[in-house]
Amino acid sequence: MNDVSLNRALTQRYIDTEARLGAKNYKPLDVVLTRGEGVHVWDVDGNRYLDCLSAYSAVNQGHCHPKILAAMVEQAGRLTLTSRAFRNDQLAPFYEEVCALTNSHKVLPMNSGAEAVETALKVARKWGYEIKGVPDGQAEIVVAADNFHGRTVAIVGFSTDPDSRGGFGPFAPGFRTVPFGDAAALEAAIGPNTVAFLVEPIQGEAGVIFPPAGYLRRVRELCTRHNVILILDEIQTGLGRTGRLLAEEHDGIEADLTLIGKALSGGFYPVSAVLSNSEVMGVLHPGEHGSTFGGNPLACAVARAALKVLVEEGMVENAARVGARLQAGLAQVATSRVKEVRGRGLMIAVELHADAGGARRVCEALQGRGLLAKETHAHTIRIAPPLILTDDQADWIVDQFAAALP
Ligand code: IF1
Repeated sequence: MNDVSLNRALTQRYIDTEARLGAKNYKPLDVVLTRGEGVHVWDVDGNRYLDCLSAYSAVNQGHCHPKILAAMVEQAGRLTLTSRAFRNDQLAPFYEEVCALTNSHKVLPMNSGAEAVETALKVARKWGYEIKGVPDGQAEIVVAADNFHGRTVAIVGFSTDPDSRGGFGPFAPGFRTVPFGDAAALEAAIGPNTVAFLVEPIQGEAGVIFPPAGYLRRVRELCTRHNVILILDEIQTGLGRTGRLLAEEHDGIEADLTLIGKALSGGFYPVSAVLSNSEVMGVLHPGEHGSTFGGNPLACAVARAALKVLVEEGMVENAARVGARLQAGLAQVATSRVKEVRGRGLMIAVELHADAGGARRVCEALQGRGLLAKETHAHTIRIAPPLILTDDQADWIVDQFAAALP
């Protein structure tokens, strides 16, 4: 165990400067990181931590993976950005590789996750008007309560979280909310003008919330029966996090539009994509959608390497195996103050009882023991280490929780 000792002076200087000059839209733990390698990160005082957040699942491949780094450096010295006004020699191979890996027909590259979500919403609406025959301006998209899909005005407009949406209106119309995990509610919400249902396979920000067994299968059936596009937001659940390449595989379904981001670059660079399993993407024509950086050669080279190491180094299988071990270990050390340990692969949550003193306190205690984790809402600790976690490291995490849990 490595006890963390902070030279408060240096750390405090960074924190003070941030407080003085930065917008206060975050409340991070008081740790200032300067280096990362594999599952570990180091703070400015030289303390080492095991990263159990992985930048919200963007560094599934581990920090500064050497092969992704090499691809990035090589490409950065050759060609970084062309815009889509010209073609680049990384885009086609990226398309080939991501489509083969995910069994997709078409791909549209963007940068952030929120942009991928926005892209899917635009595609679904256009498909609704041009193919489904929805009257102009009437398209409806159904979303799940307690969703998290990003921070744009359209997206926060259909959030049910007061912090995310409060004060940011007026919002885009055309969205309807149904409870997550309730297929009957979805069916009731679908009308003649419904073009899409947007949902996370497992709700991340909501606290790693699983729908009832069979839910996604029912959702798939309903969407097919009513000619509604199923958009799965796999920005957090995708690319190995749950022990499968895509979380939809656990349910044996395929979405019409699948959104990936975060780990698509292994944390080097914002890269996201909309993957299509049907001809919906065909509604987009030149000039109707795009992005300066989307599909740029640096992003494509990084994403190609990030996908390659994920597969070649067995990270998806490792997430399933070590994730099961970690979950079992955590369940074993859970005290009476722990309400539930739940997870799939390495997407895990430890939920405390409401009177257990809060998740933030546990995260601070874990920080003192060399483990970085983040609370989600008041009572849940999210555990999502890089997918290269070893058995020994999983057992070490369990030991730290055993010591830190109230
Ligand atoms: C923040 C949470 C995670 C996402 C899903 C789209 C996006 C995200 C399922 C948008 C982003 C982030 C963003 C980050 C916090 C974070 C998060 F706690 F809010 F829920 F990961 F768990 N779909 N999730 O989870 O992707 O535009 O950010 O690239 O502070 O906003 P983005």
